[in-house]
Amino acid sequence: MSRDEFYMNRCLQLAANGLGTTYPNPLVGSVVVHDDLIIGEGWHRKSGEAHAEVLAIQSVKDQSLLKNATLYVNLEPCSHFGKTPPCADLIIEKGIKKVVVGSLDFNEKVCGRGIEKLKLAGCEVVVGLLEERCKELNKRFFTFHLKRRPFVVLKWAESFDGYLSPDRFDEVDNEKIKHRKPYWISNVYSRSFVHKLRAEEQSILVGVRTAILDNPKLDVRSYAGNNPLRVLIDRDLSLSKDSHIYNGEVNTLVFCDSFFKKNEHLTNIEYVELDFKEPLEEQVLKELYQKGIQSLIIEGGAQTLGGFIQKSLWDEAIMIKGKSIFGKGTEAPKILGDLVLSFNIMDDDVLVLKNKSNYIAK
Ligand code: AOF
Ligand code: ZN
Repeated sequence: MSRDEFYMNRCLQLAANGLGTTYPNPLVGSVVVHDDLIIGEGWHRKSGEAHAEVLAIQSVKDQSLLKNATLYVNLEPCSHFGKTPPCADLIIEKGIKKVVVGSLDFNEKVCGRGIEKLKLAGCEVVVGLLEERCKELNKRFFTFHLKRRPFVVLKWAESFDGYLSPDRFDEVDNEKIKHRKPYWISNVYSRSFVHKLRAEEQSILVGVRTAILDNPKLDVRSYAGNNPLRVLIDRDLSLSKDSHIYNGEVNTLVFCDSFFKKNEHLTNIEYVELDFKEPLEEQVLKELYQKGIQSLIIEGGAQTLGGFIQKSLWDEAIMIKGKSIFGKGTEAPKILGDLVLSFNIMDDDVLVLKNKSNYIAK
């Protein structure tokens, strides 16, 4: 690793601290280097708060060193007035003569203008250091701005022999639900891993069958992080209002048909009508995009996951494979993707696949 790469790597480490808390802003880390020493560091924590470059510059004790320093940042410095003033202006004002950038900012308000501004002011700008890793880190932000839809993560747990659940109910029938025994595929450790995955995404979706059968809370409990927006597809609003999804503790979006009566008295619930005669997946992603949602994790069931797989409307799939054998049941989705990572959490295997045809970074 060269010195330059070492500093950019540090930016990426710092930026990753913001995972799950910077929405709708990207993950950004920055270091200021003088005489081959890091003299300042910063990372963006939350939308509305200072950008990474500002914090890195402010953290430099001897500000007179800035004139001979190089600033490293994984994302192009911003050029516009958003909730905060442009970072490019501050860099120019401080007399920093060299800036090393990981990747362009594809937010249409920036998109090369930050770099242009710096160059016009006489600053030397190097672009594209560890670019693929920088794109990978901001895969959600970039997918949202470039593809005009959220980054889609599919997640499920399957038994060793490939089933999502041991029983198969063709009809959702209250008697059966009452007698359905709880079962767990994943162990307690991989369950906290799932909560970490939830905390990283901005929204979480299930279909109504899963909502009825599993009564999930879809929140972040065994990990310290933010709750994603809960999203439910329930055409005829058949999910009982006593279900956890309607507990009012987390903002929840319910996609339904226009014909069905909505309960306007529930807290933190928003209804959005879809055209159920048309394909749903595109409509769901469009609505979420319009609400500024940059990522979505889909936790089931088989039908909902299958719909997004069939349309190739997914970017990443995370499969947890337990040790139990069910023999029969609801089959887990079959998916074609590139295996990019596999690891073990106690006895569970975790496989991470990328959909290369959609993926924003190589
Ligand atoms: C940077 N460094 O640390 C971040 C950047 O509303 P604002 O002022 O926070 O601006 C948000 C936009 O600024 C965001 O959409 C993205 O384009 C850029 N974020 N830029 O140079 C940072 N967080
Ligand atoms: Zn900025």
